Amino acid sequence: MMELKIQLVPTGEIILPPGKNGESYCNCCAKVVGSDGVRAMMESALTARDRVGVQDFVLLENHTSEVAFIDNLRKRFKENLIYTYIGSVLVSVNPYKDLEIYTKQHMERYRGVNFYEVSPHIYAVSDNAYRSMRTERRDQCILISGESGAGKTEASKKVLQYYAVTCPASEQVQTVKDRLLQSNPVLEAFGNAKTLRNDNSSRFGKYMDIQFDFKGAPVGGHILNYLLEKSRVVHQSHGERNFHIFYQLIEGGEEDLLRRLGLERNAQQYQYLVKGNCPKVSSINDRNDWKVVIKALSVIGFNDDEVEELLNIIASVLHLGNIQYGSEDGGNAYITVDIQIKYLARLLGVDSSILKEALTHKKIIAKGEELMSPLNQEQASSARDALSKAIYGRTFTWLVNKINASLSFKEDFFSSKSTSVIGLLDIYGFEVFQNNSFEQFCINYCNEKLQQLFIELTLKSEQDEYEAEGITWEPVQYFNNKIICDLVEEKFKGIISILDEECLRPGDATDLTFLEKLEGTLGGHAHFLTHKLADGKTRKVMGRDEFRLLHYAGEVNYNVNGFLDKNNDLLFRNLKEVMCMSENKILNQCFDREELTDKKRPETTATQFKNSLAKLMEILMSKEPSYVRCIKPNDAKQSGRFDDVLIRHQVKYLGLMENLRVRRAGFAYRRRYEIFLQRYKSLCPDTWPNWDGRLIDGVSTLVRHLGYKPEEYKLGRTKIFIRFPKTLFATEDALEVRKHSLATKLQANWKGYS
Ligand code: AD9
Ligand code: MG
Repeated sequence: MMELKIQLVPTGEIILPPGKNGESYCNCCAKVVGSDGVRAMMESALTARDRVGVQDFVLLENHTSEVAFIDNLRKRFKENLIYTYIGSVLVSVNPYKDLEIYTKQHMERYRGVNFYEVSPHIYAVSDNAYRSMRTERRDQCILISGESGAGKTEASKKVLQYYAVTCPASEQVQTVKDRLLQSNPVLEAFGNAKTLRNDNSSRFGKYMDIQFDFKGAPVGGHILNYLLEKSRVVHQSHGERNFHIFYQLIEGGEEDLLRRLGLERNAQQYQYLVKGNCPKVSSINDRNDWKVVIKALSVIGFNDDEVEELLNIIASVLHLGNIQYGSEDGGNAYITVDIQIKYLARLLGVDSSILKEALTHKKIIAKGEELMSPLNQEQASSARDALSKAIYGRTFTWLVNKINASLSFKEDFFSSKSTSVIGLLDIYGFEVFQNNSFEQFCINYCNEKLQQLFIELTLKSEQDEYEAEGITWEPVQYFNNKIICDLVEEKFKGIISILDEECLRPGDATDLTFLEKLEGTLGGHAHFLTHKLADGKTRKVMGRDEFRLLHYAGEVNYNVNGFLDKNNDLLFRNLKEVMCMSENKILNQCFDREELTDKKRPETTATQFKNSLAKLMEILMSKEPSYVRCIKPNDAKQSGRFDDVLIRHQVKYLGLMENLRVRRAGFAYRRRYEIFLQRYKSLCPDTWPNWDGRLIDGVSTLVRHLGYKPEEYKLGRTKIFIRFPKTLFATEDALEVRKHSLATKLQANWKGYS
C-alpha cells in the first residue's frame, strides 16, 4: 500500500481518467495502484496541472518571480487558455485565432455561477458585474486596457454579446439588444482603420453605458466618444489605411450608387486613400463589411434618406481630396479641374461658385468690412484638408448622437424604470510608432490616466475591503504615474497648458517655439527629455524637433511638427459659412450658424480632450470597476507566437506584478462564508450535510477541523481570508480525494449490482 497525494487546480479544470484493475490499492480511496491505474491517474493530473499552469496568479508558488508569472502565462497560452486571473482582475492574451470558447453553451456555463467556480473567462467578468449590479444595486463598469492590438475591442464585444444572449428579453428589449449590438459595426466602419499595429484599430475612444431595468433586462444605452483621429482622413502613414468606410463604399457600393456619387470602384483613384499605399488588407473583406454596415444602419433606425445623405458626405470627402491646386503668377491658388466642385456642389447641396471661392480664399473682417484674401497653393491645400477633417469629424459625432437617440431608454415604452448601468470602456491603447505626433501624445496621455485610475482603485478597493472586514493590512509600494499625468495636464506648467499658450500667442508662434518653451519649463523633469543635455551637449539619438516622454508604459519620442495646427483645429470662416448653407440635413446639424456669431474662442483640441477625460474619470470613479488587462503576444499579429520580450514588457508596464503583490500582500484568497462553507462542508462531520448555526461559526468549525493554523487565516465580517495559496490547495486536495473516494465506493457498489 502507498499513500498518494493529488495536487489539482482548484475549480476542477482537470478531469481524472478512469483507472484499470491492478494488484495494489491506495489507502485513501481503495483505488488501484501499481499498474496503469491510480499512478497513471495521478501522473495525468499532475502533468495536466504542470501543463496548463494555475488559473489564478495568486496561486503561483513563487509569486514574486516575473519568470514564473510569464511561464504560467505561456503554458496557458500554448493550451489555448488565454484567460488567467489575478484575484478578480482578468488577464487576457490575444490568441489571434478564433477559439471555440464563445458559444452559447459557454455563455450558459458562466451564467449565474460564482467567479471562482469556473475557469477564467471574459464571460465570468461580465456575469460577475451583472450579478453585482443586480444584487448590490450598484452601477458597474468594466475597464478594458492594453496596448494597440491587444484585444480590447474584441473583449468589449464579447461582453456585449454575453448580455445580449443571457439577459432576459421581451420584444422591446430584443430591439434594444439588436441596436446595441449593431452599433458596433457602424462605429467601427467610421472610427476604425488599419494601422501598423492593428488591422482594425480603434481611432476613437468609446465609453458605453448599458442601462438595465429592475428585472435585469437591457433597456437602453448611451455612448460617449473621445477624440477621433481626424488627421487620418487626409493622411495615412505607409502601410496604414484611412477609415474602413471609404474602402467599404468603394468595394461594396452598388454600381448605381457609385455612379450617383460620382465614384469609381478603385481606391487608388483617391488622394485620401493612396497615402499609405495599402488599399487591401488580407484580414479584411470590405465588400462583406459594407453589407453588414448597411444592414446595421437600418437596424439602428436610419431611414433611406439619412443613409443617402451620410454616403453623400463620405463621397464628398473623397472628392475634396482630389481637388488639385495650381499657382497663378502672383502666387494665388486656383483649382485646376472643376469636376470635383461639380460633384461636391450636388452632393452637399451648396452653390458651386461660393464653394470654389471658399476653397481658394480666406475671409477677413477688417474695420467692420468683409474682405476676401486669396490663399497660396499651400494654404489652400491645408484649408481643403481642414474642411475634410471637419466634415468627417463632425459627421462622426452626429453618428454617435444618432445611435444614442436610437438607444435612449424610453420610459413609456417599457413598463419599468431603468435602474442601473454597466459601463464598458474600450479606448485606444498605448501606441509607439517610428514617428509619433499629436495623436499619439493624446492617446498615450489617456492611457496614463487610465493606469492611474487602475492603481488608485485596485489599491483603494483592496484597502477598503480589509477595512470593511476589520482586517489589518500592510501597504505595498508601487509606481504611481501621477507624476506623468501632472507633467501633461498641470495648470500653467503642464505640456497642454504650454501648447495652448503657444496656440493663443499672436505672431510668430511655431511648433519649434513650443518645443523651446517646453524645454524652458520642463527641462530637468524626470520624465521629460529633448535633444539638449544638461551640460549643453546634444543627445544624438533625438531629433531637434522632438521631445521624449518617459511614460509608465515606455519611452516615446514625439515630433512637434503639426502640434499647433492640430491643437488649434481651425477652419476658415468662409468654409464654415458654406457648410452652414448646405442642404445636406446631416451637415446642417453639424455646422450651426451660431458658431459664426460666437465671439468666444473655442477650446483647443488638447484642452477639450483633457476635460472630457476628467469627466470620464469621474464617471468611472462613481461605479464599481472590473478590470480586463489585455496582452498582445507578438507584433506579427500571428497565432501561436508568444514573444517573451514583448510580453515581459507589457506585464511590467501594466503593473501586473505589483497587482499580484498587492493581492498577495495580505491574503491570497478570500471567500464569502456561505460560498466557502458550501464548497467544503463535506470535509467536516460537524458541517456536513448542513450547518444550522451562524455562517462564521460553521466556517470556524470547519477550518479548525481541517487543521488551519491561526496565522494561516482570518475571519472578517462576511468573508474568510486565507493567507497562503498552499492552505487552499490542501483543502482542495482533500476535497478531490473525498470526491474520488466517494466515486470509487459508488463504482464498487454499482459493480456489486451488475
Ligand atoms: V486598438 O488599441 O483599438 O488598436 P485593440 O482594440 O486592443 O487594439 P482588437 O480588439 O481590435 O485590439 O484586436 C486586434 C485583433 O486581434 C482582432 O481584430 C482579432 O483579429 C484579434 N483578436 C483579439 N482578441 C481576440 C480573441 N479573443 N479571439 C480571437 C482575437 N481573436
Ligand atoms: Mg480597439
